[in-house]
Amino acid sequence: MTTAARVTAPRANARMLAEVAAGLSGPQKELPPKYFYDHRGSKLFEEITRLPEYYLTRTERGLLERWMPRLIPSLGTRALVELGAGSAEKTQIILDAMRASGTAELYVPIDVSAAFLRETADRLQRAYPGLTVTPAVADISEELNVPRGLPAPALFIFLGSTIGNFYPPAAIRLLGRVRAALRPGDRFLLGADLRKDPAIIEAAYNDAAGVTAEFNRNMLRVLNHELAADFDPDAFEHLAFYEPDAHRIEMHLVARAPHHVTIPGIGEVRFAGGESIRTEISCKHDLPSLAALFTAAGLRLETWQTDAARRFALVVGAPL
Ligand code: AVJ
Repeated sequence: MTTAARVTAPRANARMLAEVAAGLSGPQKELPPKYFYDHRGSKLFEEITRLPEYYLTRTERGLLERWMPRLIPSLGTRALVELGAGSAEKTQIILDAMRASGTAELYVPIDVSAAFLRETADRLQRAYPGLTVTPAVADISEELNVPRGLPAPALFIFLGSTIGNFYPPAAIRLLGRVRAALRPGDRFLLGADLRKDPAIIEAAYNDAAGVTAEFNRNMLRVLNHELAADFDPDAFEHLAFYEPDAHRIEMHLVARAPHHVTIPGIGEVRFAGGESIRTEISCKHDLPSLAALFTAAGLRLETWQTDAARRFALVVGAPL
């Protein structure tokens, strides 16, 4: 370890520092999963989506391919607003359906990572020359930052089962922000991973190639870079397990040995051997749990589709 003082973090972020300080001060240390996704983390997640064990992405893609060519013309979607757009690979299935029905006017990808968002927006702008692409940088756990005056009707989408990363009260607040942005005639499309044999879920978050473990540890690299912390990612082991009572998988980083980490602006953070940081929850759903989330947020669950094995669901909501 170096003894040279690092005075300030590059691009030090007051909100991140406050969240990290709060998350590491309790008996169960916990960090928000949005901090996986710097450029490297986004690339690692893309790699996860291609793993044989990670059934979520390819199942959702299959559902979109089957359903969007019928759903989009029936809705007449002219504007598509995507929460947590990331690389927007599956979005093209929806944009293709909008183009085929002659209604593709505006695409608004919303993401916390400005760099990745720029890449995505530029790529889609080239692929769909007649479409206006207006990216919005926002932390969707706090705000949506949707432009005013969207062409109507608009379809808001939140894919990939990312809703599962939010504790139920936060999930309801997020869906409530979507509800507040919906006008009569607008719709909301949610992708949600379903409850199933825990062995299938646990395999998806413990891949044999170790990509998920690297993705998990990437959060510590993000903290090192953003806050000038001195985490040693290799001092932590990847752990993912299903909690049947809460219907969720949890990811943790477990300290291999007692040690401490220094974060400028926070101080020394101590770890006992075997002590963990919870880095993600991924809640799994069924139709009643999804309907309850929607109702609590002022949404009506209008229709839903699942794959034959009932692993994953696409759900359409309308304002109540
Ligand atoms: C994109 C957030 C839905 O929870 O399954 C993948 C992230 N975590 N492997 C998920 C993730 C571990 C993923 N989400």
